[in-house]
Amino acid sequence: MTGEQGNPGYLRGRAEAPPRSLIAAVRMGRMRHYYHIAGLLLGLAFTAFAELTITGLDADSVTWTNSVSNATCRVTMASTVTSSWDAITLVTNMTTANITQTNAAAFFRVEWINPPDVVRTNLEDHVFWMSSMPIDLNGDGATDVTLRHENFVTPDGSSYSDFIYAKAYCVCLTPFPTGRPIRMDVTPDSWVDASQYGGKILGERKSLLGPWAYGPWAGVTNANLPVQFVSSNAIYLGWVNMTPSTNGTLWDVHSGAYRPAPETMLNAGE
Ligand SMILES: [Ca+2]
Repeated sequence: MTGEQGNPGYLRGRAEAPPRSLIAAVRMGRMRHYYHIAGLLLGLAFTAFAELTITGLDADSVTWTNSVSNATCRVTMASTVTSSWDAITLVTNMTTANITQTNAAAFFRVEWINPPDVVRTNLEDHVFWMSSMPIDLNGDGATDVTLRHENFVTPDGSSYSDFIYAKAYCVCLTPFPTGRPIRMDVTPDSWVDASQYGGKILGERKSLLGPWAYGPWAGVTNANLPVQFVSSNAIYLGWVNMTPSTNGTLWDVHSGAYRPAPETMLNAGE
């Protein structure tokens, strides 16, 4: 439920049963300590209505509980409860947010909102011979994932290898089937730092046009590479759907996606 932006929004949110969003307002200003306590009392009063409670407020941050791991929370601020509420930040899987330091009295509220829809990018491209393929999942002009081919042949020709690397802030090297959730916690697998040098090896083959028989993507026909990338100091989750090819195109890249809310899950390939 996201329609509680009107006046006085927090009362409307409270009146609905059962509310998907809890709105709690607290006041800060010169008597910060007093209002902090008031915020706690307000939060406690609202506990029966939802599982989100403001538990702290100081000059720099507001803190709340969040019993739903994939909830997206939005913090809004207003000078009075009857004025318009302005979004000042958007967070998820977090229970605190930085707020603008101000000496003026202000009300803050935290609400649950539905996470924004996944944004997909149709790629339908290939990693070319000894080349890099930059992928911009969020369309901001900055590369979020780079796939790259390298070929190594010993001088005497006795050893041949093609490698496909993935470079990103983090990747999960386990190929994810379509539909498997990608979260900040991908147990029993794990995220690895793929930001250094060329990134991490996904696949290797030991003959031209041979099967990609080595590396974490060995034997995969089609799967999704889970990725994390950083934008505006926040981590976003996404995936790239790929096929290790044996038909002369090296490595086929079909599509990618990300969820435009920090640290918020999405399903691989969907
Ligand atoms: Ca980008």
